[in-house]
Amino acid sequence: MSANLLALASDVGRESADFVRRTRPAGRVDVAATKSSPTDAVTEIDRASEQLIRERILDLRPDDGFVGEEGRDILGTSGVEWIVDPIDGTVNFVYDIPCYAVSIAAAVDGTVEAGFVIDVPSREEWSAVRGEGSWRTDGDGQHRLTAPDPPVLGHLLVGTGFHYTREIRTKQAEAMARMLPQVRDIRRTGSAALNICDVAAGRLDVYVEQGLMPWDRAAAGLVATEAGLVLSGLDGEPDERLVMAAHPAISEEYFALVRACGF
Ligand code: LIP
Repeated sequence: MSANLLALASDVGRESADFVRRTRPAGRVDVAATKSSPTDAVTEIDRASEQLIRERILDLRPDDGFVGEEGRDILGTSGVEWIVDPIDGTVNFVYDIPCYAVSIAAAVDGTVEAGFVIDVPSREEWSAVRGEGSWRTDGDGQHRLTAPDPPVLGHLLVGTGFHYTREIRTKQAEAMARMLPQVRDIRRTGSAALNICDVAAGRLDVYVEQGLMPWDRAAAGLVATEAGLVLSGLDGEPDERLVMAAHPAISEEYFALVRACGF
């Protein structure tokens, strides 16, 4: 069943990415509205992408639930729930910074069983099925993901992001100022889904961010854990309060550093 869910997520994710790529006008995209703060943007293309995904999936699986960043939640009766970010990295999309993705996850009875993330500009794909592994797919084909051994703490390249609300951003900046001298460097590229997938591929060593919603992290989180990484919240499972990702060889030490820095 999980393989079928991934196949559907992949087909619809590719179609949505093609739609977003095709309809993006040149230059900066108009912001249609803001949400949690004046800088938390949404565009008409975000909304249209989610509508396309919702229609395609529920036409084929009408009894499923659907939770998307931009629209109303739908309670299903099948036990399968789709968790969707129609454009993760919306600010990058608005500014034409080529780092944004479509993210689609399928949960069965509350556990994510399949996940698909597609980098819209590059067409690079990230996919996972629980218990069967995760893969990166590019023009050279499909590549099984096994997160590489991490460097020592002081050589970690840390992926992160900052919240849309000023109060949380201030706290995050203070915590990052404490962490930065203790690691190699940070990268803040603006898409949580792609950043968490980057850790699975070894393009980042670790990740930390506060304020992620389920649609930001559901698919990429499975890609990461199926590549052998550890995902954690501040105390327990990853949640809106905090998401951390690291290789098991460094996770305890790194998670302690995150907590000590006051994230
Ligand atoms: C974004 C995340 C990013 C975070 C942004 C925003 P969106 O998701 O992918 O990591 O730093 O604040 O939450 O809003 O573009 O779907």
